[in-house]
Amino acid sequence: CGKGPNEAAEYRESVFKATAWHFGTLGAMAKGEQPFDQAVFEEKADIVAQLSGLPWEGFADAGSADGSHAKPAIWENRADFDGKARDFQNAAAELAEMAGSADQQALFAQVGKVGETCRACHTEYRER
Ligand code: ASC
Repeated sequence: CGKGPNEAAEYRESVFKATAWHFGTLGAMAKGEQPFDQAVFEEKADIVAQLSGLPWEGFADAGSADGSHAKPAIWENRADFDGKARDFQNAAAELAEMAGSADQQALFAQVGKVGETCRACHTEYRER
């Protein structure tokens, strides 16, 4: 397993990719594109909550912005970026806690809230 020139970017992008894979199922259920299956919902919500803590150490070095999707603004607004990362982790933790609930509408609303925390960070800090 070779190390690329920007292994921190490869690391965090692979975690985000895995997160999007699992969160995608939750989004599809929330949008009615896929039938609701509570066991799957709980499993995916738990995985997303666990993954949500992982990407951040991949943002330690400002030099890792080069050639990646990360905007240099991350390292210029570090406290704001860290706050947005925390918002996502908190929203994902709440979703995982709620996942066994019978209130499907509340679950789907929380999926929307998690998605908003993804978007909040991408809008400011991810190069399109
Ligand atoms: C996803 C995904 C994101 C978020 C975002 C939510 O499934 O890959 O980046 O949801 O689109 O608005």
